[in-house]
Amino acid sequence: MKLTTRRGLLIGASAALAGCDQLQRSPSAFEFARLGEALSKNGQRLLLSAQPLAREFKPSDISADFRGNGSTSPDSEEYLRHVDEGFANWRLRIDGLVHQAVTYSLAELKAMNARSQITRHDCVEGWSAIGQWQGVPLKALLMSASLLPGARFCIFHCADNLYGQGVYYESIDLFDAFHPQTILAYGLNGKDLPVKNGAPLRLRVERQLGYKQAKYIMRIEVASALTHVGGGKGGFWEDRGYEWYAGI
Ligand SMILES: Nc1nc2c(c(=O)[nH]1)N[C@H]1C(S)=C(S)[C@@H](COP(=O)(O)O)O[C@H]1N2
Ligand SMILES: [Mo]
Repeated sequence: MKLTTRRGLLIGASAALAGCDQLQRSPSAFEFARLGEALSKNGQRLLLSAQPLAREFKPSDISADFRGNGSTSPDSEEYLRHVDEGFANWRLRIDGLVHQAVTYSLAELKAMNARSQITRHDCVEGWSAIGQWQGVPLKALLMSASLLPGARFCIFHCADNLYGQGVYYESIDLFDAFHPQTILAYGLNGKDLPVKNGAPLRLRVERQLGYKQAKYIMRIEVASALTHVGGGKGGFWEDRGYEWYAGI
């Protein structure tokens, strides 16, 4: 009797779930979108408290040399001009599904509250390096632009054309974008980010593999989907078969 009741309940529950499938999908997207609106501090804490931190290391663990991989010296006229000018006229632009597109100079980013973290970078090619990154939490920048309903992803548009095959780009969802260790780094091991490692600004999304860590960021587009950029899979390497979610 008990069993029948339980079975009945289970069937009822799964039927309800199936029926709710569509509905269930939209609230989660909606929930993320609301973050940019005035979601209470407590609400954010609740969401973020479920997010485990990537391991952080000691200064003595820092690798002697953090190698450069993939593009190490973008050769577009525009990028080379920025290098010549010490990135004084470079601007980060955040646009797309935001109330207000915003731009930041490197000096403005450096003046914001910074976060520093010593983490290990793992590349699928089989090497790792530990470095100390300094930068601005992506969350703070997204809040400054204020997200519109429908926002689900951040797409990072980079300055380099990798192997002449296409402009490098990457994307993460808002769950990772609001993670406390997700920063836009302008510093590596206490110095300005070197060109080989992505100057002037690169993403650190610490719970994912190396190819997600977009270097040479020029623009962050907030979007509801990934299909309109590049090959539509959310990143340069994703378009060539890599997983979009590259969790470690
Ligand atoms: N813009 C851009 N970002 C990029 C790449 C690239 O070629 N271009 N390579 C990715 C890969 S595969 C890795 S492992 C890391 C390498 O970062 P590093 O050069 O600081 O070692 O950057 C990632 N981000
Ligand atoms: Mo990589």
